[in-house]
Amino acid sequence: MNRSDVRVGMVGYAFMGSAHSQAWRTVNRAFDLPVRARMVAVCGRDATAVGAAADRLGWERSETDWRAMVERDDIDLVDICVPGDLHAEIALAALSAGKHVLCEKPLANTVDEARAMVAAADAARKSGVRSMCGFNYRRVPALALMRDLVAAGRVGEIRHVRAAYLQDWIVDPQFPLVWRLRRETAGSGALGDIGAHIIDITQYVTGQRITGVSGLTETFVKERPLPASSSGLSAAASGATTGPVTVDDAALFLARLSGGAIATYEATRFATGRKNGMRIEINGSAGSLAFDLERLSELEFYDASRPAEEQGFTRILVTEPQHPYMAAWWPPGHLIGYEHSFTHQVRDLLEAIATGTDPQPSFSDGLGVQLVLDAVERSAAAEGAWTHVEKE
Ligand code: SOE
Repeated sequence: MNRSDVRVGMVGYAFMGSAHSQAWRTVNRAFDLPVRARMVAVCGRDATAVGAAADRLGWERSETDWRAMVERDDIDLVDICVPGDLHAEIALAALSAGKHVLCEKPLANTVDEARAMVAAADAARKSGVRSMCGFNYRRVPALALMRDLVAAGRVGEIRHVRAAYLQDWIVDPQFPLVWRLRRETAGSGALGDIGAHIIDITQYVTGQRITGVSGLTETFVKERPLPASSSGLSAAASGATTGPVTVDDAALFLARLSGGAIATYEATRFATGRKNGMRIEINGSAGSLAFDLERLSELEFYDASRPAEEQGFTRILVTEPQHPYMAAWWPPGHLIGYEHSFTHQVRDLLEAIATGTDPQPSFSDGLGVQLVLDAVERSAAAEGAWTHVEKE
């Protein structure tokens, strides 16, 4: 079958770059698509390191200048896998060069940047350029199933959303001051890094928007050792060996949703013992649904219409071919993993490009998350005052 290639150039090759590379390598082997992803170039500042990454991750070549790469005629799609402080600049350049864009979450480090990215994506769409924000958990089959069951009315009117994203990778005060712990590179801390996921998943699963919040944030460890490669840090220039943490370690907030539900959120990197515990529970008038990323092939479902003697949460094992994405993988009972959500993500992006449709989540969805993040930070700065989420 004569399939056209979508020639991909990826900027960044750390954790997300590795996960995205796995997705680009596997998507056309797992799914029958009208287009084929070609892993043309991976871009990074260090020529030796990015050259080794190209070999390890399966890219045809490596580059060190993202501005040159996004202009190349042999690149159709730019995949942005770098810290948030570069998202807007790279996306704006790629969109104006007529390239499709996949941008890691959160969309940007500020609302203003996110708004500029939405405007550029809207302009580029007129010439068929597609853009997507990489909230990959929407493509975990159990969460896609959760959305389908909510949309089918199986839990009735939603009353509560209860979501948490629990990690513990920086509990040790000796963990160095990496880019995720500095506002100038990350924009915010746990709130924007992992809180963004539970905000997006809420809005995706329920179809409702968060309209107002009351929040608080905390930074438990305020000073950390500078990392080995800290030449760019002003603290290093002064000969210091430690630097200030300028983002939140944890964020808690209450929220109201547009459909009348109320919600509680927790995003923390200090939940000692919890490695990647993203959980969401929806309570409705006719039932409940609950998901835990550490058991990502399972969905708990409470159907209040069951006879009293049969009441209780059932555990749906999300491995049937009827379940979202699962027909592409293994027989029932054979589990998939975290990385498959990234393959599903690029599958849907490639299909949107091939069919001339807009992939979800859009940059506008990414702006929607950014506005909630901004409202939580404004609320936290005002002693938890109730804060309305700005309109897009
Ligand atoms: C944070 O450690 C992190 O890598 C997030 O940035 C990712 O979005 C999440 O999927 C896993 O944890």
